Amino acid sequence: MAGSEAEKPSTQQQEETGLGLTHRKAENFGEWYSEVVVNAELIEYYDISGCYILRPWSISTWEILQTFFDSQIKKMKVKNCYFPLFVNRGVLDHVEGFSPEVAWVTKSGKTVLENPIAIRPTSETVMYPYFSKWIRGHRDLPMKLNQWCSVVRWESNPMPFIRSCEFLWQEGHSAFATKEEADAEVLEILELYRCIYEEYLAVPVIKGKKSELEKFAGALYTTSVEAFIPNTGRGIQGATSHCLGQNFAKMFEINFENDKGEKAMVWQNSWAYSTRTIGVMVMVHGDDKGLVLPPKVASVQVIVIPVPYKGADTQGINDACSATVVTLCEAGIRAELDSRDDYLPGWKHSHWEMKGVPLRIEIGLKDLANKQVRAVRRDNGEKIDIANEDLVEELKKLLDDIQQNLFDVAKQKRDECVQVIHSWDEFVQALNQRKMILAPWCDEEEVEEDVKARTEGEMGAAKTLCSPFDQPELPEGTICFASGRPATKWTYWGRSY
Ligand code: 86X
Repeated sequence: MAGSEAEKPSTQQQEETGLGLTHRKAENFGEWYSEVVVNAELIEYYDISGCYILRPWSISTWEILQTFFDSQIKKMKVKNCYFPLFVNRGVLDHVEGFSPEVAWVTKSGKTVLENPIAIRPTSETVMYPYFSKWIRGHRDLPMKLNQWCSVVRWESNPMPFIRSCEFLWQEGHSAFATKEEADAEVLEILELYRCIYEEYLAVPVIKGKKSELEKFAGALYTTSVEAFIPNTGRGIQGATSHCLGQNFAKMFEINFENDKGEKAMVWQNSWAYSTRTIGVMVMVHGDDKGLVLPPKVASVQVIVIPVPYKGADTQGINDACSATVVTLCEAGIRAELDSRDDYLPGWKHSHWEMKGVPLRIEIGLKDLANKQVRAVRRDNGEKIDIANEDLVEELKKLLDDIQQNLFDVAKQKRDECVQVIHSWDEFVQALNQRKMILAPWCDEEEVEEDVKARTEGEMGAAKTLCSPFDQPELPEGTICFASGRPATKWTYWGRSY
């Protein structure tokens, strides 16, 4: 009977269909990740190492995040723009230390270019000469620009979404008359990044300030949202919002006449998030059946699958499925019908599980007779029969519940990985247990360099992730875990991506 197809054990299904994963998340995380991003149809590998094709399934999630963020920054009076992909060498010299990552165009056809041209790894040096030209007086401020584009950084150790040689991002660049305005914007943007991770991707993050060693060298200070991947015990920077102070204003002569008629320098910020967001989501929520999409970023929230029986009322079942999809779409739920008759229901179940669709609706003979549908949750496998008359209301509740449950489970797992330590011995032990370490620190650059040197190994060194804005109490007399000098703050440490 075709209807029993779904009950077969997953290993058998895997052999029969070739759909399943051959690696388990808990056993071989790296292989599991590579397999999920391809089998879920998020990416396809390309014949240039480190470059990946982003397929509709990942772009649709990117677009949902883009729509949210773009509308929010427009409320902040940020204007979108587009600057060229190419940068002159001279202009790029300002950014030292990154040179191995820069890709160059050296020829047009067979002709060697007189001046090689770089492909932007970030756009400070492309944009800021024009900030200098466009900003004259205080009435030109604030100037807030954003561009949606891709950038290229030649990575030696690439990974889909997490570290690709080309990636999509938004880069915001703003200039203000006062530091106070710049400071406020840094936090306003950081809150939007928290929202992307926590409210959309259901990934818990920590807001905080980067150490002197880990901040963007061109910045006065750098803030970030930091996520954690329990399986590998690594932190990952989710997005950054920098206050650049007047560093670039000095370099690029971005001056203005203030309201007192004096010459002054602007205060600048820059901020970015990228398609790395998608990689973090895959790593946090994915399981041994594949991708798990939070409903808010799923382009298909509900997949409707007919369950036909031989000799039964196939037409009636198909009509009920079509009608269900129409009802759901009209109610604003992103629903699709999988009416393909050349695949068995069991194959479809595995397929949409692999793709991470939050809810599957099955309609079979019994459901038709009882005026109900069967819903199956992707996050916990729970099966719920829902009466047709309650369908929209119940599904909306279910989708909200899945969104919340994914966040709660991820936060619980993340919190279990957080370890508070006070001494070097505790630090080393926690690091070996792949923890995200919260430690009292003296905030001295040399001490972080020393910690890095002392933890260097094949797994990579430990470094600071951020000093959380939300600081636990630091009792008088608390000492730094690494230097023994007085601690000035609590800081998260760990290995990271
Ligand atoms: C740092 C800083 C900053 C605008 C942001 O984080 C937000 C958006 N930019 C980016 N950074 C570099 O400056 C950089 C420069 C070169 Cl030349 C490179 F090859 C790689 C880089 N990576 C990061």
